[in-house]
Amino acid sequence: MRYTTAGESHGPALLAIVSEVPSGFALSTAAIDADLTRRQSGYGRGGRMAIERDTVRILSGLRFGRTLGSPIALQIDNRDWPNWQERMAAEGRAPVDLVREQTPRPGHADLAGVQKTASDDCRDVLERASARESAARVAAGAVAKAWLANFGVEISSYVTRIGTVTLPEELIARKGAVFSTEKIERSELRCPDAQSTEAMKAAIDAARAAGDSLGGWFNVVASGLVPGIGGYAEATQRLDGRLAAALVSIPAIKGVQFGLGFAAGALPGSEVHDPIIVSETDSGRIQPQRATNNAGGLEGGMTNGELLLASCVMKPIPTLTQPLATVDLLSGQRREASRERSDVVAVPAAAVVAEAEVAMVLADAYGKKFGGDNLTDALAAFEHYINRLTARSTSWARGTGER
Ligand code: EPS
Repeated sequence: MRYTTAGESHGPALLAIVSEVPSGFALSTAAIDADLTRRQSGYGRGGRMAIERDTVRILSGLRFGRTLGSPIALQIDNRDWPNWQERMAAEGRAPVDLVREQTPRPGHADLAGVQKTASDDCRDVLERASARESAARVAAGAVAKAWLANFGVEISSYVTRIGTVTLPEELIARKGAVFSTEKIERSELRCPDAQSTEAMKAAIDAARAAGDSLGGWFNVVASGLVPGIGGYAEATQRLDGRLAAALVSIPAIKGVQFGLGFAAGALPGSEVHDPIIVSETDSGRIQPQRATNNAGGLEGGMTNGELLLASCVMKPIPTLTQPLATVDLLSGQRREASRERSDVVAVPAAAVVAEAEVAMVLADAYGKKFGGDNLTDALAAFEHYINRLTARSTSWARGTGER
C-alpha cells in the first residue's frame, strides 16, 4: 500500500490516491473523518482551522463499504477556496492588483523553493509546502489503519512536550504503557496528563503574546504487532528506516528516535538490550517476550512483537507575527519576513499525521508479509504464522523442544 497527494493549501481541494490496496476490508467515511477532525484540533491552532471542517469524499475503490482492490481516491474540499479563487486560479491571467510574496520566511520552504523553481512569488511554493497537505496524508493513513485493524494493530499518539514544558518522564510509555484514547483526546493538546496540558497551554499563550511560535515532541505507539514485520536482509526492507523516512517527511519534523533512542548511546549494552523472557500472554499463549522495551519494538529492521514506540521532534512553526529578518527577492533590501495567518503550535496535529505515516508503512509491510491481494488470503496467512509461532512456544512449555 502506498499513497500520493495533490492539492494546494488554498486551491479547491486536497486529494490523496491510495494504491496497492487489498480488496475485501471494511472502510468508512466516518472513520476517515474522525481522524481528519483530530488533525484539526489542538490548542494553539490559527484562523484557518476555524474556517475548515475537513471531511472526505471517497471517489473510488470502495463498493458497499468494502475495498475493491482498486486505487482509492479521496477528496477533501478547502472551504477557504472561494476567498482565493482569483489569486489561485488554475487558468487565465493573474489579477492586475495581485500581491506577489517576495519576503521569504526563514524556516519555511519559501526561499529555497523559489530558487529551485525559478519563481518570483513565494506563494507558488508555499501553497504546496504548507502543512495543509497533511490533511490528505491523514485521509490516506485512515485507509491503512482500517486494513491493519483486521490484524489487531492499533496506532495512537500523544504529545510529550511543548516548548520547555515536558510530560513527566515516569508517565512516558516505555514498556506496555499505552494511554487511553479518552485520556489523550480529552486534553486540548492531546497530552495524557491534565497538569502538563495546563502548563503547555500557558506556554502557548505566552508565545502567542510575544508574536512567537513553539515546537515540541510527541510519541506514536503501535500495539498488537506480531514479530518479524519488515526485514533484516535488504536496506529497503528495514522497518526502522522506512518508518524514520516516513516520519521525517512530515513538514517540520526534524528528528525521530525509537524506544530509548539517543539515550542508548550513553549506556552500556547490558542496560540497553531487552532480555528475552518466556511468559504467558493474556490469551494464555506461551511466547517469548521482553523484560523491557528499550528497543521500542524494533530489532534488526523488524518488529519484535513489543509495542512500537517512535518519538518525534517538531520545530516551531516558521510563520511569526513578530517576523525575523529576511531579504526582498526583487530589491535585495533587508525586510521583515511575510506575516501569514498561522498556528502558534501544531504539535498535536502533527502527531495525528505521524499516526497516518506509521500506519501506511505498517500496512504495506503487513501486506508484504501476509499478502496484499485480499483480506481473506492475508488473514489465512496471518493465522498460519501465529499458529507456527505458538506451536514452537507450546513445545517449550511441554519441555519437548519439538519444532
Ligand atoms: C494548515 C493550514 C495552513 C496553516 C498551517 C497548517 O493554513 P493557512 O496557510 O491558510 O493559514 O494554518 O500551515 C502552516 C503552519 C505552515 O507553515 O505551512 C493545516 O491545515 O494544517
